[in-house]
Amino acid sequence: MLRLFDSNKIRRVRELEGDWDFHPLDAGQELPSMYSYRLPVPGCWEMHPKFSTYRGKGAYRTTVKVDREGAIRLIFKGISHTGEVYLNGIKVGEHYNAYTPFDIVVPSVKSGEHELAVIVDNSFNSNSALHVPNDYYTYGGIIRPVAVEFIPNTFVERMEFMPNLSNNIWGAEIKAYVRNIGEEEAMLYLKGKLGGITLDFGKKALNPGETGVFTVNQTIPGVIPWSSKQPQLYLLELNLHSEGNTEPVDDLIERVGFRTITTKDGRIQINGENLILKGFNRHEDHALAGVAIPYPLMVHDLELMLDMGANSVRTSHYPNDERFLDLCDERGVYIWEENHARGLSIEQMRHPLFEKQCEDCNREMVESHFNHPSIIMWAILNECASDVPEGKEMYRAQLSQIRRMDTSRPLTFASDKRDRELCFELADIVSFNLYPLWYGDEDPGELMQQARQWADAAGGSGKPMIMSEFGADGHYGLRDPSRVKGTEERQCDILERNLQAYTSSTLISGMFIWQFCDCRVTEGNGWLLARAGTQNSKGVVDRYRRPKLAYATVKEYFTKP
Ligand code: ADA
Repeated sequence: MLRLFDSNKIRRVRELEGDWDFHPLDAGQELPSMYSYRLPVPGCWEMHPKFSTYRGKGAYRTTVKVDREGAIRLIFKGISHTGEVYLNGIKVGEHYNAYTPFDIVVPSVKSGEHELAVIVDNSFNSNSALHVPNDYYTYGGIIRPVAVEFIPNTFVERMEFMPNLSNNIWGAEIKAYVRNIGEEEAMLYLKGKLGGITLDFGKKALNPGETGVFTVNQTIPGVIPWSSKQPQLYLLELNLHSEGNTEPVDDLIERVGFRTITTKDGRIQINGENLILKGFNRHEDHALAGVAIPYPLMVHDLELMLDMGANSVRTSHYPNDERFLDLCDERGVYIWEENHARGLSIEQMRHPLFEKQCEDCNREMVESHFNHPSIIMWAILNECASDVPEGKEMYRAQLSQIRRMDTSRPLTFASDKRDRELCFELADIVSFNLYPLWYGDEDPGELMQQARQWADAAGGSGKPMIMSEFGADGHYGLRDPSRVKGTEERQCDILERNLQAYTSSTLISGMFIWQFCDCRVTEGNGWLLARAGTQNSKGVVDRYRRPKLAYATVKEYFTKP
C-alpha cells in the first residue's frame, strides 16, 4: 500500500511488496550471481538476526512481469540510504537519502519477465553528507513501498493543489505536471473533478521529452474546510486525453483539504483561527520493524499520541512515510515536516555534497508531500550551524528554495543556538530546542521568557514561537523513589515542569515533546557514549511502545481544556 486511497483508476499500477532475494555485498562488488537470503520489502535488513548491526552494501532482487510492451515507471518511496537500480543488469537510476521518494521512467520495455535489482548502501562514506553517525539510526534496506506503473507516452507526473478563501468562498489553484516521453509531439487535453465541479485545464501540445504545466483556478462553493475538528478530505481526479483517443489515456488522483495556514500577530492560524500545537517529536523507529514501520504500527503510534491529547507531530528529523501523512490528513493531526539533517556542524555543512543533498531532499519533500493538508509548515536543518554567517547563507538558500516551491505554508527551523542565533529573520516561526532541567537547571518558564527575548532581538520579533524540543531521559522500567536522572520518575517531573510552563503561557504557539518513542542510535564514541544501550531514551513510550510513567503526565496536561 503506497497511499491510503487509490491514486489511479486508469493507469495500471502493481505494488512490488513481499520477499525479495537478498545478498550482502563487499564494498566494490557489483550485482551478485547468487542470492542467499530472502528479505521482506518494505523492510530493513537489521530485522534479520544476521544483519542486526550490518553497515554496508546489499543487493535486492525481484521479478517484474510486463504484460505488453511499453513504458514503465518504477516508484521507490524510500531506500536507505543510497540505492542503485538495475533492470536486467543495466543501471537505470540511483538515489541518495532514505527519506524521500524517487521514480525512474524506462521508456520502452518488452513484454515478459524482467529482473529488477537494487544495490543498497547504508555505510557512512564520503558520498554521504546527511546520513552520518547520529542520535538516530540509519538503517539499511528498501524501507518504504515499491511499485511499477505501466504508463502511456504521456502521463500526469504530479499535481499541486493550492486552496484559497476569498469573500468566504473556497477556491483553488491547481497545477498538473504532464510529461511526454514519446518520440512525437502530443496534443493533450486535461480535465478534472473536485467537489462535484468539473475542471477544464484546456489543451496543450507537448514536444517529445517535454513536461508541460496545466493550470486552473476554480472556485468550489459549498466545500467543508479541513481542520483537526473536521478533517474533511476531497478526491481531486485528473484525466488526461490525447488527440485521437476518445477515452482518457492516463489519470492521477490526489486527496486534498481546503485550509489556509497564516501567521499573524505572533500566532499561527488555521482558516483564520489561532492554533496551539501540542505534540511530539517522532522518529520513524520501532523495536520490531526498525525504520520500516508497517501501517498498523503507524496507526498504533498515532492512536497513542491522540490518546495523550496531542494534536500535532514533528517529523524529526526527516520527511516521513507518506502513509503516515495520509493518516494524519484523515485524523486531522497537524504536521511539522522537516528536511533531513540533525545537528550538523559548519564543518559538516561544508561537505562538498551537503548543499546538493539538501536541495534534492527539499525538492523531493515539497513536491511529493505538497498536497497533504496535515502539513502546516516546512522546516530545515535541525540544530545545524545557524549561528555563523556561512551557515546563515545556507539556511537562507534552503528556505528561499522551499518558499519558491510553496508560498502557502510558513517556514521554520529548530534552533539550539540561544542568543547566538543568526537566522530567525529568515523564518516565519521561531522554534527552540532548550531542555531545561535536563541539560542544565534553568526554570522552563524563565527560559521560555528568555527565548522570546532572544528571538525578538534577532529578527524574530512578532513571529510565533514554538518550543520544538524539551524532555528528559527515562529508561523504561528504571523506577526509583530517589527520582534521580534517568528514572521514569525524574522524566515525569521534568516533563511536568515544562508542560506547566508552556501550557499556561500566552507566549508560545506550540510545543513538541522530545520524544514520542525511544529510538535506536548509532553506536559511537564521544557524546554518543552517553546513549546507554545505543538508544535515545527520552521517549514517553519505549521502542516497543510500552508507556512510561510520563505517559499519564503528558495526557494530564495535553488534555486539559
Ligand atoms: C537535540 C536533537 C535531538 C536529540 C536531542 C537529545 O535537541 O535535536 O535529535 O538528539 O537533542 O535527546 O539530546
